[in-house]
Amino acid sequence: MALLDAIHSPADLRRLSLEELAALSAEIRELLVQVVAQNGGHLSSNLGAVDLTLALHRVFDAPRDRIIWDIGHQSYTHKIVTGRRERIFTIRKQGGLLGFPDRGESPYDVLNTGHASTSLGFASGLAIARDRLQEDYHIVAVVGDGALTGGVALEALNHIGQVKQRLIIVLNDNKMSIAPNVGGISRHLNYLVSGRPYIRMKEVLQKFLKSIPVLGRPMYELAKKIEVLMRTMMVPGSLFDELGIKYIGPINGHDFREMLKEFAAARKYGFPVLLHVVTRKGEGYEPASDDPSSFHSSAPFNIENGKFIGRERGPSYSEIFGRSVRRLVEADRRFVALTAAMPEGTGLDVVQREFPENFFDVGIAEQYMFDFAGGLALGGFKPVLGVYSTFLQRAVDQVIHDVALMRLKLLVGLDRAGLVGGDGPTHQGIYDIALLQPVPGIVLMAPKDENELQQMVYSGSRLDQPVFIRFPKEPGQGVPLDADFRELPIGMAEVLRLAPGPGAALLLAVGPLVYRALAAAEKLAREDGIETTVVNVRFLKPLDRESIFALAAGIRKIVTIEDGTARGGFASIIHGAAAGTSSSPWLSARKACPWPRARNCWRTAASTPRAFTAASASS
Ligand SMILES: Cc1ncc(C[n+]2csc(CCOP(=O)(O)OP(=O)(O)O)c2C)c(N)n1
Repeated sequence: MALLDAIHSPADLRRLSLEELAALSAEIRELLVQVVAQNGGHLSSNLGAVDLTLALHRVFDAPRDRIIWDIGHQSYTHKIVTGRRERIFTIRKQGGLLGFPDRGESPYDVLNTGHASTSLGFASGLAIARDRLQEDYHIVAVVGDGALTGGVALEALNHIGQVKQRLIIVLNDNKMSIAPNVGGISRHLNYLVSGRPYIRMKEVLQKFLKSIPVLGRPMYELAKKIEVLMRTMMVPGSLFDELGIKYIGPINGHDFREMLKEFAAARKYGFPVLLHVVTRKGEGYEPASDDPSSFHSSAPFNIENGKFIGRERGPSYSEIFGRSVRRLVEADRRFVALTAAMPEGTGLDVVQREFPENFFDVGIAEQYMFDFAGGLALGGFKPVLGVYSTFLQRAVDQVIHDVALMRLKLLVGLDRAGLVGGDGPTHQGIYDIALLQPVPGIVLMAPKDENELQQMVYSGSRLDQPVFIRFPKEPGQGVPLDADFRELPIGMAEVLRLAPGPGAALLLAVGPLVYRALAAAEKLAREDGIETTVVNVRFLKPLDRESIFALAAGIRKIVTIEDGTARGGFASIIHGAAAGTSSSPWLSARKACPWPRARNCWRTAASTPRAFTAASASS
């Protein structure tokens, strides 16, 4: 990589000719493919943004000028040219570079990001601060056409157009969110790119001028000079102009000459401008440009054929969630599936394909999705939402104020709950238990495996209140799937292993960690002769207090196993329940059910889950 070897900071880019910039960009694409093939990561967005990144770093003087990457999944080239090339193969690995910008990693990273649509708000605030402190630097927010559909981005545009501070918005438009972008804004961008009357006029005019002998060429050159003027005159108000932000574009995001010219010009404006840069997702690597969605957040893959590696173990929880929702829709068309720009990620694409009328992709708009679902529910439909645990954070107010207080019938699949590995701190699904626990009137469940997930989807679909089912990113356990849906008793835990006598400890586990708890219990018994009871808690809300208290009676150690936060997570729910007063059910359970009668106490619960009966019969 002859050219890349000489790039130690963005300043080195300024020494390159246009041809060398193009050659460097090819070197970086090759490196990106190697890195993501090995570590997994966001390939197609990064490939599409290589030229744009090099052009920005050549024109703007970072870190003095602030280049803000919205979401930040497309910042790999930025990392490579800002002194992190040597560590790029550590990206998304423990102790390595993060897959998103991080202030702790480099002074070139303005924000810690990962969630969409935040760049414009930060750019606007920074611009006010800069101007009030009479400082002088450029602020460039790079936002994708997908991220632009997010509510906070639109709120920011509204305010930026009002305060009119000097800042540059680079709209990186590749027509894609993760899936093809949706909605009116996306349509407007398409219109600006391809349907603009001025482009058609320009082509006709160019042809005509070139055909005039002698005078034609100078006239053509003159016309080129006034092109910018023509654009402004011919385009009947872009949405951005209407909002008070000067629109410039479209600009070819793979043409260095054009980008450098327009970026340099944008430095001179004293008000907000938006540069509409058109790029191609997956540019330079055919499997990614042919299927940008699959390579958006890619597993490691074989570079030769673009085939993903290591996806052999059972169907994912997302897939089972999608398939279960599909079955609900098939049986009752009042069920509708909703996603905020993640049809594939949530597994709901199967509904999109087979029942398009019963599927809505609302764009990156988690808050809106909950209100929209609320409206559907009020109108007699049965909305089922797929959302990653981390992105639910966006919509906590909607969950509390708009849904829970009215006890609306919504079923929510909380995907990627728990730890998410390489996606790093911004994407951990660890807060949902703490956020949802205090919300009144909801049910919160966590299946131990994919079979239980489908039964939870069914059981949740029969309730008349908001229901949340949290499940992880990891592949399923590979357990057999029941052919039929079966209703689980709401609010009842499942005892999977019952220690003879009181046992040394009660292991209370949540989600697939139940299997780890079982494995630990078996090891303890086998190797150390220590007997423990293992409970699949199943319902974080309502908690099966009676059964848990009964089982806990006479036991000295209670161990909770979960993937939520220490504060507010499952452990704290158990603590909270136990820490009560003298009227605590723990105490009454102890009094009422001293061991060995705990099993009988357990059985007094409203109905006994089948698995409990089987487990106790065999123990
Ligand atoms: C609030 C929020 N919801 C969902 C996501 C998941 N997500 C990551 S990238 C992405 C698509 C972004 O599209 P765009 O901004 O156009 O960037 P591109 O990848 O196309 O370059 C989505 C939906 C997110 N990061 N944040």
